[in-house]
Amino acid sequence: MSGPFEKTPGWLDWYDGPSIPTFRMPEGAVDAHCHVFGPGAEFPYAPERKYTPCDASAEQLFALRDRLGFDRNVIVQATCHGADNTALVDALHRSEGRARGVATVRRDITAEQLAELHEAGVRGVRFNFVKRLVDRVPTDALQEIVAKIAPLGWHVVIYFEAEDLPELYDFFSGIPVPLVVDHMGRPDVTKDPDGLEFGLFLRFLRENPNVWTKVSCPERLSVSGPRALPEEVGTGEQHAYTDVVPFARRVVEEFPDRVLWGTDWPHPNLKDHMPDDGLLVDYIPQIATTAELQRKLLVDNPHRLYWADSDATEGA
Ligand code: 0GY
Repeated sequence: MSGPFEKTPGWLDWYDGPSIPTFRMPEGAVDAHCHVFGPGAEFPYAPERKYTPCDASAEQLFALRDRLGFDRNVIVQATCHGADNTALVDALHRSEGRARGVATVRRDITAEQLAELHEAGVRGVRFNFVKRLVDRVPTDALQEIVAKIAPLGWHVVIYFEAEDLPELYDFFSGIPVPLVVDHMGRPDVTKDPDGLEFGLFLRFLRENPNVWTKVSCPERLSVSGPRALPEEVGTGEQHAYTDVVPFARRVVEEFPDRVLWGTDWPHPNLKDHMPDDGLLVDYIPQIATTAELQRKLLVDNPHRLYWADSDATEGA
């Protein structure tokens, strides 16, 4: 399923045929965190990758978008493609303006190459600090990249684990462009949402008004998993990923104008289950409990960050 590439042993493939969500998506909703993988025969995986996924093409992503009721996508460069953004750019072109991108670039990227990415629909770069996914890039290289992308009005997406925030806090706080944190900085949801670890993340958001976060990936963070808790069975109140809810809901309610949500399709590196994306969408009203919060999370915020230029032109 990955062209000439052999998948990482134990790889879980994305789930074809997800359920239709019961949650009615507001018009213009954006899946603000998803990926394309290859197809490997056309867009080879990077030699330095830490995993080899199953293929997941742009057409398959757009079919999912339509099935779930999203209007647009933000496609994030996955580490298995390294800093070769060709598959991402191809997907952006195929989307006909309905997708924006977040790329991975190296410090020697030129202004011309950045302009080409911008033209294709890229609006940010991703800095990854998750050790199992990438080798650490020195901070001076990252600062050089920030200086190059700032004039384009781009932002930086950062992916790190909660235990690494103390060490990275000052570096992140010094980045002078909008920052978007993936998956709430990966909290350990067996800990107290009012405890020190998540408290540091909330402080990071409070002290830095340029910081946004994706309240995505309950399936990655959850320990209770996709099934109802024993006490919910038979009550008609069965919810998935319940243990992540207090964390995500807290963030949505305190920072309603700086949150984004995405499916994370095709869900790389999951170990115990592959989520039904329809069920994932049905998780949204647990964390954004009013129509206004849902509209901000799914429509207003991603449009402001990714389509402000074109929406302004269309409205003119
Ligand atoms: C995610 C999470 C993961 C992988 C990547 O770029 C990637 O390879 O982001 C992960 O393994 O936690 O956001 O898709």
